[in-house]
Amino acid sequence: MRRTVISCLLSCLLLTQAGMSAPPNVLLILVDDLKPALGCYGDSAAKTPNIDRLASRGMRFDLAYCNQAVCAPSRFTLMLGAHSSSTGLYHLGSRLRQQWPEAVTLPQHFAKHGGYRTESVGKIFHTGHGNEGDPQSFNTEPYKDKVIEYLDPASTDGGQLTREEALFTNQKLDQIPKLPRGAAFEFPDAKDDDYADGRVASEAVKRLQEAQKRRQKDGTPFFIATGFVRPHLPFCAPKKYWDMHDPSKLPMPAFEELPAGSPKVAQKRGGEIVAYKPVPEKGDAEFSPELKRQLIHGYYAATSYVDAQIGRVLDELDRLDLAKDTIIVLWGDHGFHLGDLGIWTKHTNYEQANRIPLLVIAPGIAKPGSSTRQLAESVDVFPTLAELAGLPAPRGPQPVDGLSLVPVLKDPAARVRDHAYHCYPKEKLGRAIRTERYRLVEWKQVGAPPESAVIELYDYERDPHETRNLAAEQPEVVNQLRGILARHPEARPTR
Ligand SMILES: [Ca+2]
Repeated sequence: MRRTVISCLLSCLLLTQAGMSAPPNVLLILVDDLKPALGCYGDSAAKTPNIDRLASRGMRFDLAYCNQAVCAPSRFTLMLGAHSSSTGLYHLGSRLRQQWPEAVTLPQHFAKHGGYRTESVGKIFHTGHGNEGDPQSFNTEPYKDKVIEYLDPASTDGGQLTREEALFTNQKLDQIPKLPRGAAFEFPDAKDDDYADGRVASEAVKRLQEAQKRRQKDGTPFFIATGFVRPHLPFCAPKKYWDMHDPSKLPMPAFEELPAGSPKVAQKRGGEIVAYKPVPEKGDAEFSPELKRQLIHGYYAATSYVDAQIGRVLDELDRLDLAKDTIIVLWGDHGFHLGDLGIWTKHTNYEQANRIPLLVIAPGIAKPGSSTRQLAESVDVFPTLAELAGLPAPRGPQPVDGLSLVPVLKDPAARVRDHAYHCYPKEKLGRAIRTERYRLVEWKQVGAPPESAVIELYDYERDPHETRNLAAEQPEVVNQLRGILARHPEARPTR
C-alpha cells in the first residue's frame, strides 16, 4: 500500500512537471502486420505522412521487437506484459481465459486502478482460428469489424466464402482446404469507409468525441484501443493509395536465399501467402518478378491507406484539444517478410518478422521528434503506460516480463535492457536473444537438455541481411548470449 501511494505521488509529480493534466488519457493504436516500412523510420519509398507526424511528437524506438511474430500471441504479450513462453499462449487459437482466468490485462489494469473507461475499436485481441478475443478486458462493448474483406467479386470467385475469410470469422474451420482462395490484393475505386479500417477510424472519432464530453462532465479519463487490420493480407485498399506509389521505385528484396548454415527447423517457404491467389500453391515455387512487385506494391499501398485512417483519428484528437493530455502509443504486432530470405509474411525468428514500429508520445516527458536505439519489447508497453499514468506497476496474476521504458523516454541513452527476447514454436521452440549487434536463436524441445539445441547466430553489424549462420564459427559469442538466455525462465510447453 505504502509503495502504491509513493508511486502515485511520484507519477503525479512526473505529470505535473510534464504539464499534462492528471490522469492522462491513453490512445493505443495497433496496426496489424506493420513493419517499420515508414517514412519516419527512414524508408524513402513509404508514403506515411500521418504516422510520420505522430513520430514528430514523441519518441521512436529503432530497436523494438515483438515477442512472437504472429497475431494472437503477440497481442497477448502486449496486453499481459508477459512472454508467450511464460504464459503458454503460443497459438492463434490459444484461449486467454482458459489458461489465465484471472489475468489482469492492460485495459483492465487502467479500469481497476485508475477508474478509466476502456474501449476497444477494431482488431485488438485476435479473433478467428477458433478464438473469440477477450471482451472482458474492456468495460464497454467492443466495436468489431472485418479483417478479411473484398469489394470486387472477382477477388472471391463471385462472392464465395474464401479460406481466410472463413478462418477469421470462425466458419467452416474443418473444411478450410476445400474453400476457394481469395485474391492477395485488389484496388477498386472505393471510399475509405468501404473497408473496415475506414469504419474503424470513423468509430474511433465518434468515441473520442463522446470521451471528451465525459471527461469535461465528470473527469473520467479514457483508454481507447484502436486496431487497424491493414497492411495484413489481403492488400485490399482503395485505388488512390495504390496510385501514390510507383511500383518500379519500390525496394525489392536484397537477398532471397535462406541463410547459409541455417537449420531446417528455422526455415520457411510457403505458408500464409499461399492462401491467396495468384500466389503459386506449391510452397517452394518461385514467384515471378511481377508477382513480387505487385505484392510489395500492395503492402506499401495498404500501409498508406492505414496511415490516412490514423491521420483522421489524430486530426480529431487535435480538434478536440485532447492531444496535450493524451498518451499515444503506436505499435505494430510484428514485422513482415517481403521476400527477404525468400520468405513472405511472418512466423519466423528472423529480423524482418520481429522488428516492429513503436512510437510513444508522452507530452512533456518524451522529447518531440526524438529517437532511441535502446532495445524495447512489446511486453514493455504495459508497465510503461502504467508508470506514465501514475498507476501501480502490473503484478499479474499472470507472470510479468515487461520493464518500464519511462527512463528511456526521459533520456534516450538510459539503459533498461541489454537485449530483447522473442520466441517462435515450430517443431522445436526457438527462443531468441537480440542485442544491438547479434541475434542468437536456440532451437530445442521444451525441457530438453541445452546440449540438444540447434543454434543460430547472426551479426547485424557485418551481415545486416542475415545471409550466414555464424554459430559454428563464433563459440565465444554463442556462449555469452546463451548465458543471457539462461537467465530467462524455462518455457512453458508449446502444446
Ligand atoms: Ca498480425
